[in-house]
Amino acid sequence: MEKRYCFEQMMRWYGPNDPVSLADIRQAGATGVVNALHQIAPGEVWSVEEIRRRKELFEQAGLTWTVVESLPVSEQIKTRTGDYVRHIENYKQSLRNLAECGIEVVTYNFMPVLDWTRTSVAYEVSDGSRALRFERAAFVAFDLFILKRPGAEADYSAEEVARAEKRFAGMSDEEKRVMVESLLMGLPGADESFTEEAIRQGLEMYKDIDEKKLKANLVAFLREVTPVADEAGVRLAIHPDDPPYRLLGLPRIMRTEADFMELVEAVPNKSNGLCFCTGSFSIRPDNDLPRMAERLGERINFVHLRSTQRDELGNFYEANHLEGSIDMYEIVRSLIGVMNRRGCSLPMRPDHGHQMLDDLNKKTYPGYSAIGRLKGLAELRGLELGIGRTLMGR
Ligand code: DNO
Repeated sequence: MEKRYCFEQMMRWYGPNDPVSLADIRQAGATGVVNALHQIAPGEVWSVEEIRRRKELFEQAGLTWTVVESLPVSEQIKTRTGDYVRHIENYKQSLRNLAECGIEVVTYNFMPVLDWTRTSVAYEVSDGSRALRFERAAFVAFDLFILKRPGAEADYSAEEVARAEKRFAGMSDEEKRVMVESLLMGLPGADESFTEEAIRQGLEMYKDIDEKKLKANLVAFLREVTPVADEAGVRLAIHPDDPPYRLLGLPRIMRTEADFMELVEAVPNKSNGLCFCTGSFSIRPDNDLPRMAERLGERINFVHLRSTQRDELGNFYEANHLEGSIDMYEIVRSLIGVMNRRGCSLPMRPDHGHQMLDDLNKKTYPGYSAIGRLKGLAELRGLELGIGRTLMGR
C-alpha cells in the first residue's frame, strides 16, 4: 500500500504552570508537544542542559518534542538597536543547541511590540462558550481615547472615529478595564503583562521604523541565522502577524502570500520557512488560504489550524475550527496534497479553542483551554482522515 502522509498531531504546552497537564495532552490524542522555555528572556541562550531537562519531562509523559514555539526575537534584534549583535549570536547558539537535542522546527515572529492582539478574550458566542475577539471600534477607542497616541486619527476614517466615539461613550468603567486588560495581555507564558506605559515605550522604540526598514531588519536577521539553521538541520517557521495589518501605527510585514514570497526571494536558504497559521491569515479576505497552502507548500514547516468569523466592519472572533469565514475542508485538502508531494508529514496543532464546559470555571491561557482544543483536534483529525482516504480511493 502506498504510503500516505498525514499531520503529526501536536498541542501547545506553556510549561509547568500550565493548568493543562501533559497527561491531558496525551489523552487529547496528540503525540507531541509544542513548547518554549518561557523562563529564558528574549535574547538569551537556551542551553543544551535546559532544553534536555524539558525534553525529558515530555519523554516521561510519552510525548515527543520536535517543535519550538517560539524562540523569541528580541525587540533589539527587530529594531537593530542596543544589544542586537549579541542577541543574534545567542539566537544562533540556541538554534545549534536545539538541533543538538533533536528539535526540528523553530517558530518565531517579527511583530513589533505586540504579538496577537484582541479586545476581548472572553467573548460569549451563541452556544455559551467563550472565544477571543477583535472589535474594531473598541480597538480604535483604545488607541484614540485611552492610549491617546499622537497622530492616531490619521490612521482611521471619519466613520471609524465616529463609531469609536460612540462605542467608548457607551462603555462602562468595568468594560473599559476588561478591554484594556485583554489588549495588554502579555505573551502567554510570560510572567508580566504589558502595561500601557510599556506600549508607549515600545511605540517610541519604533518611531523611525517603517515597513521598509522593518522588512530590511528581518532580512538582515535571517541572512545571519539561516546559514546556521541550514547547517544544524533546523527549519525556521515565521508566524504571520495577528491580525495581519498595521496596528497602533506599527508596521506589520508578514500579512500575505506576497510578504512571505518577498522574504524567500531575499533569503532563499532552505531553512527559511513559514508557520502556516490559518487563523491569522484568515482575517484578511484577500488571503486565499487553500491556494496559499498549495503555492507556499514547499516552505511550510509548521501548521496552525484555526478559523475566524469576520465581518465587513473589521471585527472578527475565533470561530469553531470547521466553521467561520474560511473553508477548512479545502485548506486541509491542499495541505494533504503538499505533504504527499513533498513526501513528509507536517507538524500541526489545533490553534486555540473555545473555553467551554468545565473549562468555563477555570483560569486558562486565552485560547489554550483543554476541552476546546481537544474538540478542535478531534474534528480536524476526522476531517483529515476522511479527506486522506477519499484521495487515496479507499
Ligand atoms: C498565539 C500564537 C502566537 C504565536 C507567536 C509565534 O496563540 O499563535 O503567540 O505563538 O506569534 O511566535
